[in-house]
Parts: sequence; C-alpha cells; structure tokens
Amino acid sequence: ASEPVSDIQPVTSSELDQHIMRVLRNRVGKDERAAKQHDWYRATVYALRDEIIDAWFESTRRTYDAGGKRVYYLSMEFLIGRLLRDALSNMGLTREMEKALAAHGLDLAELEELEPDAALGNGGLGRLAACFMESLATLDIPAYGYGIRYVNGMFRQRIDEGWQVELPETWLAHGNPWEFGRVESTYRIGFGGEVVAQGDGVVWNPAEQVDATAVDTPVVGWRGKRVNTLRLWTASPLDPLKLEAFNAGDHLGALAEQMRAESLVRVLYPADSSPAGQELRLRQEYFFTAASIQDIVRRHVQYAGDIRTLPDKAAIQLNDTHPSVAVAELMRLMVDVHGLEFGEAWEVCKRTISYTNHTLLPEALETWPLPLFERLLPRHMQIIYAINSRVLREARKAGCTDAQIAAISLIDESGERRVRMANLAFVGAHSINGVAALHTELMKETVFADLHALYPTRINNKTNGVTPRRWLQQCNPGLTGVIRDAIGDAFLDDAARLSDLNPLAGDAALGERVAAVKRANKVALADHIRRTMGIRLDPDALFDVQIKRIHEYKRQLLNLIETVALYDQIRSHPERDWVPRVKIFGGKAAPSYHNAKLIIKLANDIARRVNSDPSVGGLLKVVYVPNYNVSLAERIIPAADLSEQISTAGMEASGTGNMKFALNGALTIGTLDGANVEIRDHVGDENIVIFGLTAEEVAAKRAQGYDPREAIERSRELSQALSTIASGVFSPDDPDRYAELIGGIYDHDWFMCAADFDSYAAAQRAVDARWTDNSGWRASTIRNIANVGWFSSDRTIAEYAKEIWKVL
Ligand code: DL6
Repeated sequence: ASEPVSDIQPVTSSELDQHIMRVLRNRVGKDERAAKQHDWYRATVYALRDEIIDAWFESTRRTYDAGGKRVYYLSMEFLIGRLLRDALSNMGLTREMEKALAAHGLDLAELEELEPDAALGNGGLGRLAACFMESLATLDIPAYGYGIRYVNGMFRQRIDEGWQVELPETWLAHGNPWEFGRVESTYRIGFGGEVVAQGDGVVWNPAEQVDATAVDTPVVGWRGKRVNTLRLWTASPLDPLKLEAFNAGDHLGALAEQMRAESLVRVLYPADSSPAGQELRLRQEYFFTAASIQDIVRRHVQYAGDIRTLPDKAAIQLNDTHPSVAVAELMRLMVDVHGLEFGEAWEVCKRTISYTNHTLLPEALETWPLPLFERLLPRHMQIIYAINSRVLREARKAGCTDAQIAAISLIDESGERRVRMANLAFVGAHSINGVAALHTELMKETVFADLHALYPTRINNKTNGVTPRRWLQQCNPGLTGVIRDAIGDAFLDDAARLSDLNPLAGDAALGERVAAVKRANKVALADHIRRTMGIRLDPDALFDVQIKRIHEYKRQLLNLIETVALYDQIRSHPERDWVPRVKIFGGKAAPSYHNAKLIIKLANDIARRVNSDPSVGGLLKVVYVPNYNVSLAERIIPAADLSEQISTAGMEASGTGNMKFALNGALTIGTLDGANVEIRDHVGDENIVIFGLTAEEVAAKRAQGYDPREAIERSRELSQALSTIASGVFSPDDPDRYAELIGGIYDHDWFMCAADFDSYAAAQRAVDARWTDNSGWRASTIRNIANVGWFSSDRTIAEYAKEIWKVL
C-alpha cells in the first residue's frame, strides 16, 4: 500500500538521509563504517524525532494560544508497543525513510525489529490507554497521558517445560531514544508522618519523601496533526547517597534510600499477596497520581491564576481505580495549599474528575486495609472521612436504608475495615463510564447499584475502540492496500467509511484478494513460529486464535477442553472430512495466579502430545506463543481466521482484541459478553458465531444453584475430554497434575465451562462448515471488516470529548 500524503511539511529521502548521517555522528557518536544495526536504529529514531519536534512545539503553542481545555488521562498502564513504525506512518514518512535507509544498504523493517516493546502495561486496559493517546492526537485534542516509567515493568514470559517463568523485562537496556527527561518538572511526594493543626487548618508533615521527575514521550496523531505528550514519572531519593554512612563503610545502607525510591518504578503490579507487596502498590499509585495532580494544578495556576477555574481548563480521566487517590490529592491541594473551603473544593473536584470502570470482578475492585492507608497517607485518610460523611449525609437525606448506606460508604466495614477506591472515584467524579453497553448496564445493576440510585445521572457508557492506524494500516498493509483499491482512501481518515465495502461483500475478485492477503499473513506467521519455536504450520489450515491475559473467566480452559474433544474425535473418526486447524494461544498469567499458570502448562502439555501424534495427520496443531505482547499481536491478528472471545457472559467488561480481529477479517466465535454484543449488532448475526449462556442466564443459573455434574453427565464428549485430561494422558510425568483443576469443574464450575461446552463445541463445528464454504467465508470476512469501523478509538474518544470532557 502506498502511503497517503501527510498535511505536514514534506521531507525528502535525501533530507532524511543527511539528517540521519548527522545524528549518527553527533548524537550516536559513530561514523558509517563503525555503526552497528542498533546505532542505525537510534539514529533513525533521533532523526524522526527531530521531525516530530516541530509539530510538538506547534501543538503546545496552539494550546496555550487558544487557552483551551486539556485532557489529562491518568493510567497505571500505557501499553504503547513499538513506536517507530507508528510515528513514521502517522508522519507520512515511511516511504522516504525506507529510501533514505536503503541508500546505506539498510532495511527499515529490520531496524523496526530492534525496538523493544515498552513494558508499560499488562492487557486491555493499558492498550486502550495507548489507543486513546493516539486518537486524542488524531482528533487534535490537547492531552497529556500520565503514568509511571517502569524500569522493568511487566515481566517477560519464558515457557520452560511448559511452565510460565517470569523474568524481568529489560526494555531500557539500550536506552530509550524516544524519551525526553524533564528534570525541571520534579515534584516532592510524601508518605507517612503526621498531620498537625496549624491556625485554621492542618499541615501534613510526611515522614518520608521522594522526588517524581517527568520523562516525556511525544505521541503523534494521524497525519501528524497534533503531537501530545505521554508524561511518565520516575522516582529518585532527595539524597542519592548517605555519604557519611558510605565513608563509614556501610556501602549498601548508604544507598538504601535510592533503592527504596527506585522500587517505586521497578515493576508493574508487584505481587500483592504479602503486606509489603500491597504497600508498594499503594505507594506506586499515590506516587504517580500525586505527581500528576501537582503538575496539572501547577500548570493551571501558572496560566489561569485561580484554582477555582480548574474544571474549565482541565478534564482529568481516571483509568480504573489505580489513580482514584487523585480525588483526595486534588482536595488536599485545594484545601490545604490553595485555601479553598471544603465544600467549594468538593464541587471543583467533581466537575474536574471522571472515572472509567473496567471490571465487575469483585477481586479486581481495589480496596486497601484502612490501617495501611492511614499510616501511608494520613491526611488523605482524613479527607476521605470528610468526603464520606458528606456523601453518607446525602444518602441518609435521600432515604437510603442502612444496607444501602453500608454499600455506598467509602469504607467497607464488613470485615477488616478497608478503603474502597471505586466508591471514592465514583463520588469524586461527575461521570462514571463503563466500556461496553452490557458492562455499563451491569455496573448499574451490580457493583454500583446503590451509588447509581443515589446519583442516577453519573453512569454512562463509552464502548471501547482501537486505533485503526496501528491495528489495520500498520499491522496489515496488505489488507489496507486491497481496501484502498476497492473503496478509495476515505476510510483512512474515517474508519466508518469501511462500510463502503458492504456492497462489495459478495464480489468474488475482492474476496480472492482479501483471502490472498490473509494467506500471505498466515505464511509470515507460520514462518515466524517455525523460526522461533520449531513448529511447522500449514497456512491452509484454519488459524484459530485466543490471545489475551490468562484468566479463568476468559475460559482458555474451555477452549483447551474442546481442543481435547476434537483430538479425541479426529482419532476416533479419521475417515471424516476434518477441517485442519491450528489452535494458537498466547498470554501471561499473574505470577501468583495458580490456576492460570496451570492452564498455560496444560496448553503446552496438550500441544506437545497433539503435535507429535502421527494419527492426527497434521489435522490439528496447538501452539502456545511465549511472551505475548503488542508486537506479537501485530503479527498474529492479521493472520487469524477465527477469533476466540469466549468469556463467561457478564464477566468481560468489553474486550478490545475482539475488535482488532474483526477489523482484520477474522470471524468471531464468542459469547454475548462485553463488546461482542455490539460487534454482533454491527456485523450481523450471520457473520459471527455466537454460543452459550447470556449474562442473565448465567446469573439465573448461579442463583438457582447450578450443578455442573448434570451438564457433564449429559455430554459424552465433555465427560470424555475431562477424564482424558484428569487421568494424566497429557501429563504422564505427573498424572495428577490436572486432577484439581478439572475437579473444580465438577465441583463448582464458577465460570460455567461445563454449562457452555456443548453449545461451544457445536459452534466450532458450525465454524468448520462455514470454512468449507469458501465464498461464504470470504463474504463474511469482508462484512466484518466493513462493519467494525465504529469500533475505532476515534469514535470512542469523540464521545468522551463531547459528552464527558466537553472539549469538542
Ligand atoms: O477496557 C479495557 C479492558 C477491557 O476491554 C477488558 O474487558 C477488561 O477486562 C479490562 N480490565 C482490566 C481491569 N482489571 N481487571 N480485570 O484490565 O479493561
């Protein structure tokens, strides 16, 4: 696909070439003869960065000149992936850069492979934040993303003998040419200590302090329209070295403060199974939130003068509850530092802040033990009590019962007293949004039922989206080219225009071309898997993919049980006309999540046996791709035929992988959960394969007392697959390995694998039937691509901008 012309000043390949050579010499410190691939990579990024900088300055200048409102997106995760291809493509410089590098015998694609994935996120929540940053710039909305510059971040996953092993990710080992340190933007962050009365007010004297310093990364929008800033905080001690202690021989002790500060920014989601782990997480959350709020308030007061006008100039979006303490921190600054009266500050706070909920899972809704919170953030605890008494007064006045008041309270008193971060975010925000229509309705009915009854106008829906730049144009240039040839360029600026493909869905020539691109992507993926894992795949087999965090509610286990059932069937009936399948899995399990790690081992055990069994004759292959990350997703998604979105209905807030797969022409097999419901509405029933219980049916079944044994007894296929796994067929070295995991399905089956199995297996066979109808499959593929333009994060961001932030 040739690249669309950008709005920005055209730069020629020879100008880029000269620029790269200058940078290679002056900044990388190498000449052409000595330069290694990594040096060229850095020189390429520096040269590109220089092109971006003008647009960055210009964007900032425009924002100041307009005196407009900025959006501040606070998130514990930004799963940004590699930036080189994204920035080149959005700046319209890919072709020129290719030419410039080719003049030195260099291949841009090879240099792109040298860029590490930034380890700044875990899953959908972090990737959503990254898509949002890109769409904010694309829609020309002035915005800052605020988070943590993790040194090791999310762990690197290695699969050893089928088991997940977690290793530190060293993504910064070669430095990071994208970032700009901003030592001048440093804020002091306190922890612990005491609050003392002073005059009319109070003063917080923290026992401990660290410095938070900004590190900025430019985020380029499509066609370079605007460049926004991702501002990540790094931590340092006030005193880098206790020199006296060092000279006295205590060399390690002298560095203790440095270590303590650095531990704040080492890893994403340190295990919170120990009290020390819990404390570190809360410290991290406060650290980045406090730095961000101080930065926002400083900017506002410096340019607007009066903190009271903050809501006119700043919209602060809390991405999940990790930054919820922003409510208390903003109140603290307004009351203790800027001298506002509490009630007035409370109104400013609510008008400024909004909150996105991303999960209904009770264990994922953050709460902190009250003693820990009070010890670490004594002033914030006082503020939370003061907010709570206001809110509970309002609840009492509105006629809430004791039970309702207990549910609304910011303090959970049902056992050990805990601070509820979701309730804090809810009461401190004017808007609380869910991330898919079903999720938002369930929020109203379940986790926030009582808060919603008290504040009925606050909850709203903003269905997630993904950026079509990264998730179509950049990861699938072949398909992008075919679409452009078919319908022109309009969809590049407005993904909704993909619908122009609809009248062509049955066009055989287009179907051929789309299928040819898919096949080429499958060949490329198969080649990658052969090189990296030594497994050979048939590109003409159906590539069936489930890549996402490993969690029981996402039901990788259901997929594996069905895989075993299929394996049994193929061996029992080799005479049948089986559709050759490749089952591809990928994803990381939280380090302390025992069952998730066991599911990874099971996938690998099944893969080992199935792949080496000559009796399946290559009709079934199973692959577990290690260290699933954004770059792998960019390879795998364009090569997928079938997208597995099979969570227990009511449990997946939205999903965003589902959108990426459909955009790249995969058919979805899925439950009516999260955004699958809306995907079905857009692509039409006949172009998606839906199975299983609905969210309502799941809830009703649980309420009635569900007995999984009945479902297991009813299904011969299921009981056989379960006993095959439980009896150790796939784990001869440890036959009992899966006894408990499978036993859990017999005993309680909270995630309803047994209840949904038959329907899932039937849906899989329906997929086989569709696959054999070549032209029908191709038409469905095109219908998917044509009708998921609505799931562009540009649409999502436009909704946030108009309805929540009031900036469009
Ligand atoms: O909203 C982004 C993303 C959704 O697409 C996923 O459905 C949802 O699971 C995820 N939520 C989280 C939060 N914690 N948990 N679990 O990652 O958000």
